[in-house]
Amino acid sequence: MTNPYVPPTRLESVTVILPVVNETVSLRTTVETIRHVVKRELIREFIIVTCKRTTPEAMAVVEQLQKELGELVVVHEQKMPFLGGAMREAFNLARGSHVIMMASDLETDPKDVAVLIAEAGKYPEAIITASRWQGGVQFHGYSKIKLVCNWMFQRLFSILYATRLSDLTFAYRIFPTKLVQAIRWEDFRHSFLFETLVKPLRLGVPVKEIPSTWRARTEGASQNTFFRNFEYFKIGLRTRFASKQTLLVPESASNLQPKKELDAKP
Ligand SMILES: Nc1nc2c(ncn2[C@@H]2O[C@H](COP(=O)(O)OP(=O)(O)O)[C@@H](O)[C@H]2O)c(=O)[nH]1
Ligand SMILES: [Mg+2]
Repeated sequence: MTNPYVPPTRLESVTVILPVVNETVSLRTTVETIRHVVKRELIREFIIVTCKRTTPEAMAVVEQLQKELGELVVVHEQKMPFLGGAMREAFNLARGSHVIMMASDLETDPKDVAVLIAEAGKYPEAIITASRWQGGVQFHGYSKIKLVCNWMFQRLFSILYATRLSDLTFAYRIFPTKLVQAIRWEDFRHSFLFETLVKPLRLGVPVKEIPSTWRARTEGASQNTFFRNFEYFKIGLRTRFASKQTLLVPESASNLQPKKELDAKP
């Protein structure tokens, strides 16, 4: 227990993680929008995570962005597999006091990065997460059947975790960097995105929601498949009943503050 987790007392700068497979214009728009809405000195870096499947067209945009923005862009080719592997490696490379997890396909509206940062400035010890269910149904281009399944899943797990949060699976959030480096992660597939909320909830980390609109991508295709959604149940249930110490890497003692009432009102 030599390296206890100490929650940050202020937001100093943010690392934005952008995993990329087949995004070109969407990736560029994401980076440019964030640079437009966030003060330069607040952005520690963009970590663009590529993999063997990243297309040559996407790679060309990544290299161009690196040329234009210099040290602001860190390009990392992942060694661990899938989207979870990409995020986990980026978590360990992040140098900002806070880290933003999002996509580069414009399904995570880059304008809202400014809102995430402003809220994290007010609650630096908390996770601020985007919700597609707050302030009405904020899904565009999502099938009705998926919408119903999504709603039922959210309700089930909000009861299990006794939380008023309305969206536990939208992978658009800001975390204290030290927190994501202290947690012992398990999943590699898309269910990792859900793991990044349930483990902190189980550890009593405060979580606050902001509303955000989800729009189906117009470029490239998703890497997820419908049947992979069952993996979400596994990590959600296992974590709910796990002992807290097993959720942390061994050297990170649980020095987590008691949960504050930051959950969004329904
Ligand atoms: N580096 C990397 N990026 C990935 C991987 N899988 C997905 N992504 C990216 O992560 C983001 C979200 O993934 P996506 O496939 O759109 O998932 P969905 O929105 O949940 O259907 C997109 O920008 C993808 O290009 C992966 O294995 N490695
Ligand atoms: Mg997507």
